[in-house]
Amino acid sequence: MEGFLISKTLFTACELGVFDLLLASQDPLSAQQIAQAAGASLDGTKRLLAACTGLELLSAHCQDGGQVVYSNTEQARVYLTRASPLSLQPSIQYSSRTIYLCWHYLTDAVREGRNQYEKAFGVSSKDLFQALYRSDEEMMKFMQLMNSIWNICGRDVVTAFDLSPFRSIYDLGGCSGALAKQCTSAYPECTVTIFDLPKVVQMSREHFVTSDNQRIGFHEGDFFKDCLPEADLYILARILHDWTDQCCLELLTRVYQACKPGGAVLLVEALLYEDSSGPLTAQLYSLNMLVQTEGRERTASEYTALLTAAGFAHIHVRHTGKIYDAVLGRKEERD
Ligand code: SAM
Ligand code: ASE
Repeated sequence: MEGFLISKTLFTACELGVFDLLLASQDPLSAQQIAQAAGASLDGTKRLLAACTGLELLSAHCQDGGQVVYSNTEQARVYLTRASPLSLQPSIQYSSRTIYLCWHYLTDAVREGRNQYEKAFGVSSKDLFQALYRSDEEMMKFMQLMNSIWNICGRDVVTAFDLSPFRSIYDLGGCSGALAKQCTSAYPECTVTIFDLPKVVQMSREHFVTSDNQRIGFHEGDFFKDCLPEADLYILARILHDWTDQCCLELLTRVYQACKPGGAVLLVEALLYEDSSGPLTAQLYSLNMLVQTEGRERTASEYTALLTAAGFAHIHVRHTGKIYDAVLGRKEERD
């Protein structure tokens, strides 16, 4: 009932820069020092810091003079400070500024069975990614969101199967390139091309992928319309969950046609159990796909059915035990 009170406490502490302030300071800080540095009221800051302490994001110590001072807990330092390599700040920002606003209309989304951009943001575009990328700033925030999770569980999804036989890899909808980097680091022989919409590729080049990674390239295009280049392996990470079954089948059929014989497709998604009884994260993400996209989270057999309908065979599923799982389908040598 009150889960959102916790989310909003976390969002606000991040937005006011509480965890970053405490990281930058050598010593624990008082509520007064934090309020002043954050430009916030003392009373409001005291209550926020108390709630963060209850959530074990901060620890409070009482000094000799009786003054209370605060410091980051270990989990706050690792996940909630901007500078940390495992920072979830971009995801938190996107949750706070976009997802939270969409979820205000969850009841309407369930009634109508469609996303709520028009009500939430006044966006009338029928094109999903035109709505998601309604401004350059929004596109950048989305890319940072996409980027941040792969620092935490990207290695698990690229090593769920042995991908070393695949030398030329296309990451379709590869976005910021976070998963491409995980591939080149796990497989020293492969090259990965990030295929994405032109504006996304430009942003990715400029802000995410440094030019010293010689094994990562870019390809601007629309995977529903433009010719897909030949490759050994296509990665579709969090792509199919954006789209209807019909669009998924259209895309997978295009991938199958482009794929080298003996090549494969790797789906990376949060898999639902066969009876949809869990995991809770995938169930909630599926509701989020309803308010934000045209898709849904699916079970392993739903993905298997889509892959089979597109022509792929020898389909294998690997659960990573983290949020995202992997499904691999092959194109037979002779077809
Ligand atoms: N694969 C990345 C990941 O898992 O972090 C990003 C997934 S994001 C949900 C979907 C990606 O597909 C975005 O980068 C988006 O720009 C891209 N995309 C959407 N429509 C596309 C299209 N028609 N052609 C190419 N890329 C597209
Ligand atoms: C998409 C993925 C996400 C489209 C919109 C999205 C995510 C958030 N918004 O393909 C990442 C997963 N997190 C949730 C809450 O669904």
